[in-house]
Parts: sequence; C-alpha cells; structure tokens
Amino acid sequence: MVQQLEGTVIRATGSWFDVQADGRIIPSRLRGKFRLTGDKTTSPVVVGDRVRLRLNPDGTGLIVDVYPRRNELSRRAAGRHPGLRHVIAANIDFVWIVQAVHLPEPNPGFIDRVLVAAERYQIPAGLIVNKLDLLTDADQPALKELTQRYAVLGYPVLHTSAVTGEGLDALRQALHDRVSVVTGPSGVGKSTLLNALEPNLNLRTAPVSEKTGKGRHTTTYVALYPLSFGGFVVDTPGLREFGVTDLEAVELSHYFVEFRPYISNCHFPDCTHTHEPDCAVRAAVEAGHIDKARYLSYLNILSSLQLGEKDVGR
Ligand SMILES: Nc1nc2c(ncn2[C@@H]2O[C@H](COP(=O)(O)OP(=O)(O)O)[C@@H](O)[C@H]2O)c(=O)[nH]1
Ligand SMILES: [Mg+2]
Ligand SMILES: [Zn+2]
Repeated sequence: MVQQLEGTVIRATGSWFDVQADGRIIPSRLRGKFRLTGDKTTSPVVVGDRVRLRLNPDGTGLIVDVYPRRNELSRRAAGRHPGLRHVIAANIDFVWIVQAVHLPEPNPGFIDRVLVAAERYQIPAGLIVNKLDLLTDADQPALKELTQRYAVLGYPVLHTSAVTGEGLDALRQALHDRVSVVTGPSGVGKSTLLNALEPNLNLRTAPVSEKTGKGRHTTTYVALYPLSFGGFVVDTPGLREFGVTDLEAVELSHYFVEFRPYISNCHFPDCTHTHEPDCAVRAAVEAGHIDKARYLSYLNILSSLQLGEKDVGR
C-alpha cells in the first residue's frame, strides 16, 4: 500500500517542488504524465498548487495529481520558452505590484499588464510604491498622479520605504491572513520589504545598477513563504517585462475595469476601441472619463496580443 498525501507546493525550482504536507516539507518530483498533457505552459505545477503525492521510501515525493486551480497569475514566457504561458503562482488571494519612486523609475505599462492578468481571474490587486525616502519635492506631483490614477479605480495604493519604515504597518495588515503575490521589476525592493516585515526570511537583495538603473536578478525561484503574523507571501524573481497572455484580444477591454460601463455602448459588439466609429470607450477617453495613460496601455497590450496570437499560430 503506497502512502499518498495532499499538500501545497511552496517552492518550485524547475525540476523539484517542495510540498508542504502533513506538517513537513517533502521535496518532490513530477510524475512523467504531466509532460505529456500538451498544455502550453512552462510548468504544469506551480507554487500555490494543491497536489496529491506518493511518498517514496527515501522520503521524497512523487506528484501524481494537481487539483483544479481557483485562479492563477500568469504571463507570457520570455527567454527559453517564448510564447508559452508562464504561471507564476496559483490559488492567490491578492496581487501586489511593487514600483519604486526612483531606481528604477515607475513603469505604468508594467502595472497595467499585471492588473490585466489579475483581473483575468478576478484576483484583487493593488500597488505598492516603494523607496518613498528617495522622493523629492519635484517628484510630488508625479507620485500624486500615479497614486490617484489607481486609487480612483478601486486599487489600494500603499506608499512604503524599507529605509524609514514608512507604510510597513499598512503592508503588514494588507498581507495578514491571505496568500499574496508580491511582484514587480527587479530592484524595486520586493525582497527588502518582505525582509523588513519578516527578518527571518533572509531573502537575498541586490543594489540597483547605477549604470543601467535596473535591478539585478537575485531571486531565482518562486517560493511561498509563511508569515509569522499569519498568511503567506510569494516573492517572485524580478520580471523585466510582463507580457499578457491567455486571453483573446476582444476580451482585453473587460479587464480595464473603468472601460466596462462603456463597452456595451459601442456600435459594434466586437469593437476593439481603436478605429471603429461610434466607439463609446474612445468617446469616454476624449471626454476625460477614462485616463489617457490607461487607454495607451490598453492599445499597447492589444497590439502585443495581436502579434502574439500570430506567432503562436492561432
Ligand atoms: N532607498 C531605498 N532603497 C531601497 C528600498 N527598498 C529596497 N531598497 C534597495 O533597492 C535595492 C533592490 O532591492 P531588492 O529588495 O533586491 O529588490 P527586488 O529585486 O525588487 O527584490 C537594494 O539595494 C535595496 O537595499 C527603499 O525603501 N528605499
Ligand atoms: Mg528580490
Ligand atoms: Zn469601442
């Protein structure tokens, strides 16, 4: 009789998966059948997945089943597997997108892409603007604008500094008792913030290169960390870019929450809100009811989806 256990994947390195089951951590491999499913993803099992495993005599596990996901956060894979769906984590309660005041500069396009990926699965999301200690008087208007842009849409915005401790209590409360993903470009301070909240995590951090203004990749695997004050947090490797995937171009506007009230008023039911006559979304942009920067993000994502759909042959 082979012993079977159920557990949660808390670390994924590519070939090994640490599964928390039965109060311990079991290093596990995937059963071969998972490689044959034809699913166009970089990995069939990710952090946050609930799995069933078989215990081997040597104490390692063999993952034999993955339970259906409540949701997932995914992006278009780059690098070795261009075009495939790269699922960052599954079964998530909240997605935080971290940006810095400076070093590196805020990237609204990145924020909007992650928000689309979160809205795709109705995962609540918010923005953390970190490195507030670097803020100068000249930056105030830009910070206010960025904050307002997302706050009016209902996305919470936190201002933090791992240096002064500003905003850390609010962040701790926000992470309490949930499974949260903390994502963003390299160098914005994701790992530093989590270390400040939970010093025994000891996540590696690295200075941002003065030359390129970009952070270095220090986190090489995705892991789900338990928080002593309750909850779990996923620290992701810094992402250079966040490509939207796993949705059709015609769905995209529904994931821009402020477009939704207008979409059904467009003349054409399959309006892409780019060139069509009687487009209610474009009219709302003209009238100032939809933020121009958000509409530009929409156009950018739309064209990358249209290109992406071509190169995967759909
Ligand atoms: N000035 C300032 N630097 C910070 C802050 N948070 C992180 N850093 C620095 O930013 C660099 C990148 O941090 P890291 O946590 O590795 O970024 P990650 O790639 O997003 O995980 C490190 O040199 C940190 O010390 C902050 O609030 N203020
Ligand atoms: Mg990091
Ligand atoms: Zn339209």
